[in-house]
Amino acid sequence: MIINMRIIELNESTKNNILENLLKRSPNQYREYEDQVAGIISDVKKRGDEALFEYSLRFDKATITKETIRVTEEEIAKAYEQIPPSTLDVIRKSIHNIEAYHQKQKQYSWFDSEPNGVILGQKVTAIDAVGVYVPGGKAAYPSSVLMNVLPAKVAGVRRIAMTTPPGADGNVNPGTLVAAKEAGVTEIYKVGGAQAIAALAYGTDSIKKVDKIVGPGNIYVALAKKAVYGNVSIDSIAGPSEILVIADETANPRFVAADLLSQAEHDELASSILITTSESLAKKVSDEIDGFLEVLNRSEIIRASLDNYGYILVAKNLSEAIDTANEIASEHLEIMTKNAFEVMTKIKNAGAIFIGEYSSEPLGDYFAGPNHVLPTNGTAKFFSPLSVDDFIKKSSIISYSREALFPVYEDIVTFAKAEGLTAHANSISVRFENDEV
Ligand code: HSO
Ligand code: ZN
Repeated sequence: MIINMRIIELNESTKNNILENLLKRSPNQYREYEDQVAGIISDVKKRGDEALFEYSLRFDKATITKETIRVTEEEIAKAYEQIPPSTLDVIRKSIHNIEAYHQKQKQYSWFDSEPNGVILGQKVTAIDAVGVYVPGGKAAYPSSVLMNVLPAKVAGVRRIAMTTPPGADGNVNPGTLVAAKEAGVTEIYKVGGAQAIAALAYGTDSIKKVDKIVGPGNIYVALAKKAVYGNVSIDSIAGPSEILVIADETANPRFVAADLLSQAEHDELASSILITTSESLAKKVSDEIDGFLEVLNRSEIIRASLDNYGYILVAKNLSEAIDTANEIASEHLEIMTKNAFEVMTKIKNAGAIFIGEYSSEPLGDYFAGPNHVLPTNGTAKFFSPLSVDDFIKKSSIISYSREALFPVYEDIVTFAKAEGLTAHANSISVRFENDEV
């Protein structure tokens, strides 16, 4: 079956239609589940483990008890036997690259001191306890386990608690377990959905509360994370995958087509967009897509997502292509043009930028080192990739000597009085009440 990927002339009106269509994919569009999610959360808050076990039976068809909720060393050992050695090998190579990249993101405390005894600074502290949610079933990606856990490890998080839904047989995905073990996770629980998020946020007998929850999940998980935000911190809410390719006549149409399809296979709501200055490339890419669809095994999902959110746009010139890419603010952006690095300098909004024809998107999903948890749904306009920063927090440091405070104390008193806060003023002036001024 031929998909006939839409080839559309890019102009103000087509652009606005596309931007509007893309927003339909936002998790913000699923408010109707909010009540149900709130019910699950308050039930777990009230009844703890009992509620967890009931929801696991109802939603995952799995019988979980106090004795079985925590994954054992034996289960992990069994998982190692279930995955091919080549998978373990690449997990280890990826860990090396991901750690090396995230090490560069580390922030350090700093202190500035002046001769009169003013010391100002910023103290960096890792978040103490983090919960990592890992989806089950078909969306259980070992690569995502690494991308969520390793930045926390590099930041120095003391406790990482992972939760993942069990199958009906009570087991969890072996790839998830091996990736978790390799990344250094020692606390894994068999529970999924909104109930897992509630347990991490409020704590139960079996699962101690954490300070921050990260990791992707279905709409129930996303809404539960939003609902517990404030009691704990969360990462951003990830929407469906996106890829946008900017290509000119020099691009290889087979590579462009393959890369568009790579994200289209994630799910029916994924979005794949090519913006090109070359009409002839547009046609060739469309043909290549048809060819690949014959041989790829998730072609049903790919067809649906291309049909919903796939576009080939022909732009008048490169600057129109770049402006539109900035407005869409895609999760992944590939640049396959002449002077690709120069084009990159004009990109303001994108989660990750892949430059040149050998930098295909899955290189970043699996291997290169940068995080693959990226802002989606246009949120690259104000959010960044998941990073070590997400697992630290800062405290301000202030220290003045008497000598440093004396020449400025009246200024502070004046400010406090201007706000009508005489106790503030007093706490400064009391220190100099015996002094001649
Ligand atoms: N591309 C996804 C991550 C992923 N891909 C995991 C394959 N496995 C994030 O948008
Ligand atoms: Zn992917």
